[in-house]
Amino acid sequence: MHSRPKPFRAPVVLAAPVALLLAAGGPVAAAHPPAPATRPPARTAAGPGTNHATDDPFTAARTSWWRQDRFGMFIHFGAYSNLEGEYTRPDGTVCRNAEWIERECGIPAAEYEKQAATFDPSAFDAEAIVRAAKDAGQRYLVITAKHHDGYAMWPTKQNTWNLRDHSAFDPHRDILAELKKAADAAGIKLGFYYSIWDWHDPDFADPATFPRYKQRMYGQLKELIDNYDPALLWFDGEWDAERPANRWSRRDGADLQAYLHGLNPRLIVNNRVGKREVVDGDFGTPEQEIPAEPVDGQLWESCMTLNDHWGFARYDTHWKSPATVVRNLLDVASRGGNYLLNVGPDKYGRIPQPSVDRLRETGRWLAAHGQGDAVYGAGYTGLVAAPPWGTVSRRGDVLYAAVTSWPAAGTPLHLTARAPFDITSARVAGSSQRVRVARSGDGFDLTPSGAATGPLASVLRLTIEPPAAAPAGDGTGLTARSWANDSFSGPPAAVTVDPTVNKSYRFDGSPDAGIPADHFSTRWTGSVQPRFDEPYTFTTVSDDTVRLWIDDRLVIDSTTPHGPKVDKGTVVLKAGHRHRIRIDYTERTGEAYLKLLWSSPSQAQEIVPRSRLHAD
Ligand code: FHN
Repeated sequence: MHSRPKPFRAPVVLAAPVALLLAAGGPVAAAHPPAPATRPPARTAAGPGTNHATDDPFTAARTSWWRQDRFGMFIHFGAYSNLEGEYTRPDGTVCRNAEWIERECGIPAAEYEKQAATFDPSAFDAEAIVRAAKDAGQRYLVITAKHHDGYAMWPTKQNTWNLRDHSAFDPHRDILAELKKAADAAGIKLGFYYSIWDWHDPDFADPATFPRYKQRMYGQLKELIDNYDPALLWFDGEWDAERPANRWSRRDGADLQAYLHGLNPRLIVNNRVGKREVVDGDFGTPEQEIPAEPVDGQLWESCMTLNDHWGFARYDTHWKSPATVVRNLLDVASRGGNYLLNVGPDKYGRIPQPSVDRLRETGRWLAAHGQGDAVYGAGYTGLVAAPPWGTVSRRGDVLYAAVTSWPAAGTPLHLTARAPFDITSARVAGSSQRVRVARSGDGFDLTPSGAATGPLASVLRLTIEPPAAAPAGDGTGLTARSWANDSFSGPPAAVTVDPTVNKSYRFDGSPDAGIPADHFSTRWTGSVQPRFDEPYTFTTVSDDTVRLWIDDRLVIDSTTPHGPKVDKGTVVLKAGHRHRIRIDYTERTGEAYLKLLWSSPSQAQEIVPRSRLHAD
């Protein structure tokens, strides 16, 4: 155990011409060493003809584990944990904060570095942390690799401001490696939180040296990917901020996504890699809140603290109850989202016992009577309206009605139907009581014959006969005509069949190598063949303009040039019928996106798949 941290050295800057583009299309910065052969070759520099959208996050194999697992553990752990949420200033006043304590309590950098040098999380026990997550039913982990204070929790080579070189911790240990080993052994996915905003790096605040910071950031992210193979990167600190000024831009976010997917095409990335727009990363990140209904155009994950702090604060005993945690989890799953619930280990590396206890209660509920089926792999259903007495999620041909307000004896639970389906059987998970199902008004009355199965939530498993579906489609996509102008003028410069309308051109891409990244237009034509006789909601995610016709009726008309934007329109379609479709899309300047999604009471939100699209 080394007794003193190495003297703090200026950050490592690779001696290389700054003007070189990174092989993977990253920012203008010094040349990076080529990606090691063990990984897919880094993406070549993007440009006209590039579409960065490689799959549909709503249905891709790449995101399948994330969409199935639903429930993750957030871990905020860093040099700030060493202060346990409290700092006494020289004037004797006591200041309280957790992971923002350095900045919010005005701790001088030298003093913060000095306290970090005593940080010794010797009790960090990766197996215990993974066990706590498993006992909670949390199926993935996201740990802070680097928070805003810039302190790296792994032996980075980019600087000495890290747990290996600047602490009292055993220099032979690597807590991220320990956590990776324990998570892999337990079948739990591991992700890293990484703050773009860096209060410590001397090159962060100055526009002239910000490229050097980005170079080190790219270097650190490559270390994390190469050394620990995370399934997910959870970016943060992307917002416009001061002290220090945050220069991160949308173009930086676009470049970084291209770079990361060049290193690992399987990686899942959140929307804070950019500026939390609907086109950034793979999922949105509502924080300390749960969207009231399903989110349009992007997967989402609600992150929350278990008390009132992300980092450890020894005085914060305002813990959420297991009932609140279970209800939040059910709300999130029934709206098609994920739930990332936080723990803040103390200065020794231990998760507070009250956190462990509450999480264990949650895990017990999930494990009992198969109640977790209402969450894992379950999601939003448009077949019914959200009820006042609980939540309803769907997995295959089973609806999970999770009741948090159990009715008085003989009083029915009413379920409003939004499409014609039948309930063929109903039972209460963990109970032999009968459930009477009767058609009633605009839906069904469900009348249980006994008591709730517990204090948290009781789950009714409703097996349904879903609405009739048309057979599998044999579509190949839509005819796409693209012009090297934004007015569809003259002969098209490119004519193809696009398997889906899923375009993320960002700043540098376009429909074809012969079409510049700005001032172009595309018209898709053909027909769309739905599976169900239902009202379909078409959702476009566009930048700059979009118009959508179904059977020559204008369904979306978004012609004022805009940044990344969601538009929706609903039209009743007939199962198996080929409805005419036309989409007119224009790109003026800057970023360019056009995605076409759909959903219906029976159809979860997705990019309209190739099999349902027929070219002219
Ligand atoms: O500033 C951070 C905060 O410390 C914490 O990490 C949360 C968790 O998502 N994110 C930022 C606040 O939005």
